[in-house]
Amino acid sequence: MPSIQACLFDLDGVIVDTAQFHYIAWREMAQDLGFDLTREENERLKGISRMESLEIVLSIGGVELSEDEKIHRATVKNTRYLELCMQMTSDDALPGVREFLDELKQNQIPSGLGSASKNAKVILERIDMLHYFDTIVDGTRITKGKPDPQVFLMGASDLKVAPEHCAVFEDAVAGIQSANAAGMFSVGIGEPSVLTEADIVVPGFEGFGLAQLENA
Ligand code: B16
Ligand code: MG
Repeated sequence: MPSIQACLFDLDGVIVDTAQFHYIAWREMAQDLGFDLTREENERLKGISRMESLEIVLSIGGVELSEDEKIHRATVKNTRYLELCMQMTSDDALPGVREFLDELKQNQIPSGLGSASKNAKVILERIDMLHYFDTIVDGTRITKGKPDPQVFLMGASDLKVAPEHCAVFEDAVAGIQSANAAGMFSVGIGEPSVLTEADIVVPGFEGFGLAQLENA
């Protein structure tokens, strides 16, 4: 593996677990439209943009809506999602991630966020972690969602580091594909049986540090 000069992080599922709030909010919308959304079905929404997620949920229920109604439903879902996110505190960062970001800072390795979410900055502020990131590439900046490499290539460009010297930390299959397409070293956070395309997979950041990354 080439030496790592920058690290890029997905948000949901890597820094903080907001998938549970996305699930509650999408499920409430589904139930309001007369069908249910299972946890397994919710897995398909990870790393996917809000409007693409809406299309998937509607297709699960076999529901068709006008464009205006779709925008309305997505807005209501997002308001509910943010209301749920406001319950979070700085204790809600996933275990070990703050320590790893501290280690990167101590070693002058810049960090960037690469998220599909349009709420990324609000959520990072909420858990008091915005200051860790030298650049934020989020759903307000990208025009192509994961698995397109755009989100991570923009991050690398902002940090002025060549893609082959970047490591990406991702929990979603689409995100790992995005990192691989960008020519970066992909670290899956989760299950090896799910993240089969990742260069390495770890269960989380507890006990993980630069030494493990360099020796991978
Ligand atoms: P928003 P990530 C993604 O975040 C979530 O995994 C995905 O479920 C969500 O639909 C997407 O953000 C858009 O989020 O509605 O807040 O703009 O994993 O790319 O950090
Ligand atoms: Mg994610």
